[in-house]
This record gives sequence, structure tokens and C-alpha cells, in this order.
Amino acid sequence: MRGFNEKIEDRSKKRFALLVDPDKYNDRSLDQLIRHINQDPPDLLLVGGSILFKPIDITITALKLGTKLPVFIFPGNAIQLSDRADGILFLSLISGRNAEFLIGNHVLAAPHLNRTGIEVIPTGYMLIENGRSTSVEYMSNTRPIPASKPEIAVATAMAGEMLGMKIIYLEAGSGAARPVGLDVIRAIRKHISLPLIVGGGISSIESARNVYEAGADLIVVGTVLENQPSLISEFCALRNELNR
Ligand code: 1GP
Repeated sequence: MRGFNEKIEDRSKKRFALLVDPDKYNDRSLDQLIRHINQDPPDLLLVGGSILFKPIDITITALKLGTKLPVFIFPGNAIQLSDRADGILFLSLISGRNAEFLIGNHVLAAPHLNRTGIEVIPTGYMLIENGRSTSVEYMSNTRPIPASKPEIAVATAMAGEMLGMKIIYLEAGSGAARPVGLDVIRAIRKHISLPLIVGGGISSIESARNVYEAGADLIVVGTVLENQPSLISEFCALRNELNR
């Protein structure tokens, strides 16, 4: 499936991705999630997390069998690989200065990805400060970009675009108290032409609307749907409304 890249490059539409952290679901809750997904489908499914106790293969297989959506790996590190996925967001943590997350994990993963042939999407991944420490920050041993310095975020996103990234992903951190600041999203939107993904801390329809209106092409929602999967249809309704 080569769908995701074409879809995401079509910036005329707003999109909604659901992030599934395999550790947060058991067989029963995953079945329930799949039922909600099929009632009102998001545009794609992402699977991964900063640290995982369960192999991602099992969750990816269940999502592939239970839904018709593209499933992409959202890897926390180079061991989160699976040939059952349609593709992978090949995240380079360009907001940080840790070579392992800029290129080291990619070198480890490249032979495996080459063998499996799944779609690889070069993604400039930027962690934006959010008032408290996040799993990404700790696990990647990097510092986020200060929320009060949109100019640093803009320059980082510009550099990502110049380096050939296909997407920029602005991350507040999973379960963040609030999403990436709207001023940061707006400033980046003004200066780059790549598709913009925004995730972390989007926990209400209102915050999703604000993030879309600030310039996000695709929003990623995970944590809030773990306990309230029925909200999927509300996020879909918002996306549909904005695409009308
Ligand atoms: C995390 O951006 C994703 O990497 C989603 O965040 O779990 O807070 O929705 P939430």
C-alpha cells in the first residue's frame, strides 16, 4: 500500500490518525476499538510508543485483519519494526541533538526495512516543550524546543524541509496536558510547505479544531481514545466538517 504518502501530500484535506499504543490495549479493548474504527474510520492508524512491553506485530496484525485502514509504525526505537505494517514514519528527532535519534537507530533499522520493502516516510520529528517532562524527552535523552521560542521551531522545521524530510511532526508528548502551542503551529505553517502533523495532548474536539485551524494537516490522537473510543466518531465528524 502506497496510500499514506499520496494522501498526506494532498494538503487540501484535513486528516485524522489514531495512535494505538499496544501496551494500553488487551484483546477485548482492542476488539472494541476496532468496532469503533469501522463505524467511523480515521484516515490511518499509527502503532508504537516510546517503550513497549508487547511486540507491535500482534497489534498491527489485529488492526490489519480487523480494519481496511493503512497501518503505519510510529517507532520509539529501532526494535519497533514489523513487516506486517504498510509503512513506517521514519522519525528523525530533529529538535534534539542526540545522534542515536537523528541517524543511529535509522542505520540499525535500514537493512530490515530494505528487506521488507514497507513504505518509508522520512519524517522530521520535533518535540516542543510542554511544561512537564515527557517519555520522548526522557527516552531520547533530548531537550524539547522551548514553547516560548517559535523562531527556533520555525528554523528547525525549515532545516528539516531543506534536508528532504517529507513530513514535519510536531509533538507535545503522549498524554501531554495541552497540545503544541497554536502560535508555534501557525509560525511553522507560514514558513514551510510540507504536510504538518501535530500530536500529543489533543484530548477534546475543541483542541483538535484549534490545532487544525492553526495549520495542522493531520492530527494524531491516542491517549484520550484509550478510555473513550466513542470519541473517534466526533474527531471524524470534525474532520468531515472541515473538509466540506
Ligand atoms: C503521541 O502524538 C501522539 O506521540 C499522541 O499523543 O497520546 O497525547 O494523544 P496523545
